[in-house]
Amino acid sequence: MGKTIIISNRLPVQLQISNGSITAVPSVGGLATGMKSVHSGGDSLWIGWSGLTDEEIPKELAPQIDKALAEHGSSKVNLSQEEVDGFYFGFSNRTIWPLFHYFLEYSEFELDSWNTYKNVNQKFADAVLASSDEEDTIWIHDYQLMLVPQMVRKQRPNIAIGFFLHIPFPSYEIFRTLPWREEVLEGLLGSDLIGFHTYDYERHFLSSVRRLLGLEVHFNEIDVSNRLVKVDSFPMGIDYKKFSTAAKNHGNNKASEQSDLQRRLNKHKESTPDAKFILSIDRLDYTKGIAKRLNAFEYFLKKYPEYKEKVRLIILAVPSRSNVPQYQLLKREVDELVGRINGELATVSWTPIWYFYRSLPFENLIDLYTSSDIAWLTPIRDGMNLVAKEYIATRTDKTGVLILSEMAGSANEMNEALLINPNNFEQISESLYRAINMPVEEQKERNSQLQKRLERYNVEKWANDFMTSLREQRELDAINISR
Ligand code: GDG
Repeated sequence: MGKTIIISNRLPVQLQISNGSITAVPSVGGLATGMKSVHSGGDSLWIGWSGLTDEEIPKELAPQIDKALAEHGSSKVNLSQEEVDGFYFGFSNRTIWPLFHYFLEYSEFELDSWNTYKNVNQKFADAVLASSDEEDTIWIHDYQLMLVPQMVRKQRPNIAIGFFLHIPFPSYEIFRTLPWREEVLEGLLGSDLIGFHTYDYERHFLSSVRRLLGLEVHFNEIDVSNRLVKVDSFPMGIDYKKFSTAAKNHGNNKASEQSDLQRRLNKHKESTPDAKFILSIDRLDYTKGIAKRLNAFEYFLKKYPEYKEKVRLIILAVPSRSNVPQYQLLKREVDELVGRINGELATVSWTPIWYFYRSLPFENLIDLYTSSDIAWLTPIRDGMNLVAKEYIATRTDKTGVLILSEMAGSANEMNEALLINPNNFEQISESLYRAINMPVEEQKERNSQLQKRLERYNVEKWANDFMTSLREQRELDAINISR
């Protein structure tokens, strides 16, 4: 068996340049953790962009960078600023991201950025071709690289190629508005296995393939000239142990070991023991419904004024893609809403919303998860939403209530949460009311079920299931071809 090659837009390490030397620090993100079981030992390689453009890399440091990355089993694709602008900020984040999240009015269809997307996808494919042979297994990730499967397939007809989409695949009616829809589908169909978070995304994809390419689909397999492409759903899990252990250790911390944030949270709990903390954590992205959530919070407080001073909303909005105009507008909107709602409703002893616009270290994330009585996640559209799963994993005493949007992929597996439609303020208010007043026994019952499932379907299982299915599919195809 050959080696495994993982390809994603970003590498699982971050480069840090200081005082003329370079260090590569492993990232802690979900994908990097999830792929640990696949990307370990000497027999795997991860190909991606380093996060630094050609212009940002001092020439004299280039060899050092390659060496530092190689130590982490990684190899970089070089991108210029212009390429990053067209491929990443352009086509990926101004065309595909909004379109696939049903924000049709935000999608820009520009030929130049499409061309850059194609060229950059070819660069990624070339990097794969340079490091692979037919025995290898290739796993390509996400919407930035949808053309890579076909580009690799052309040169390596028998190599095993898997593709996983981390965002929703939209319905045919939405997808067909994309001017380059056929090319995108054909790009993806270079794979042997295409994975989605949910059955619905899978169904939408199959419907587009059937209607736009006229290909035959048998249940979840597509007949592509001399190959069968399998399409399946693999709902991504979390590193359950990491979150539950961190929460357990956190609970055992002595006062002197606590973070400043935790001390502040404790102080507020002590001064208002009946008050509930409601938590929301997302990247600052229009798909996450942060502005709507703020409006819904105001609606709730106006409908149930007896909860003034009894609830506090903690919003952690992590900066993201801040050079795309829609994100700048959203930042302004959220800043203003927080200011207005706090201004209108605050009392001398109470600020309804605590707003953090930054990324916090992992320990603080655990502080927030473990201190919050309610997690309130109301994306307008979300491929999966791992925050919902992480919150539940940290509730070691099984208390806590999750209110989750039906539009998040994770809602499919989290029926014990209070599921809401993010546009229905009346329903959201009722859910908040219900969450605040939910008996502890009921909370524990719901969370036990959720925890059992999350512990079993963890991220390692997700990665292994995908790899097993990919290898099986390739073997089946090899038999079919030789017949
Ligand atoms: C995409 C899809 C899909 C957040 N704030 C901080 C922080 N985080 C971590 C969370 C979580 C991750 O970031 C966010 O994951 P999500 O799944 O919620 O959302 P996206 O970033 O939009 O991810 C999504 C996912 O891909 C996987 O396929 O679920 O639907 O959009 O792990 O813990 N981590 C730290 N500080 C923070 O301030 N350290």
